[in-house]
Amino acid sequence: MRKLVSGALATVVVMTGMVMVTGQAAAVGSCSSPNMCLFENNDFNKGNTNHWLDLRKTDADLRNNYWYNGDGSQSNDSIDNETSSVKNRTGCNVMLWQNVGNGGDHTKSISGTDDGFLENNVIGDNRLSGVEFCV
Ligand SMILES: [Ca+2]
Ligand SMILES: [Ca+2]
Ligand SMILES: [Ca+2]
Ligand SMILES: [Ca+2]
Repeated sequence: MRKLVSGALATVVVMTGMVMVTGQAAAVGSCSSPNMCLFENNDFNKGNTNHWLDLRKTDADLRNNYWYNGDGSQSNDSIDNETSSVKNRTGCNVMLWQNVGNGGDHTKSISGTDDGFLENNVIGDNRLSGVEFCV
């Protein structure tokens, strides 16, 4: 009986996974360890252009970083001053900086947290130009 139940549960999990993969929102808001995940739009791009970028180390100049599209291809759209939401799966706290060179206004993203709306943080909306890992 126990085995039957767990088998049925496994089937449900697999089917749910398939539904998520086939749904157009599959990549929206996804973020895996150990990445710092940046999104061009509020609410992790939900209902909007799916421009995202995963970072794994400090980068004090985001002008030469470009958004990835929902299909995994790279766009020619620089992420500088465009980030509107973030997810932190780095295992560290990450400082979000207003200016290139990691200066100006800043907000600390706590390890393991999501923020779908940076406009109400000190860093603000569309101002992120540098990230500093493990502060
Ligand atoms: Ca860079
Ligand atoms: Ca934005
Ligand atoms: Ca916020
Ligand atoms: Ca900036």
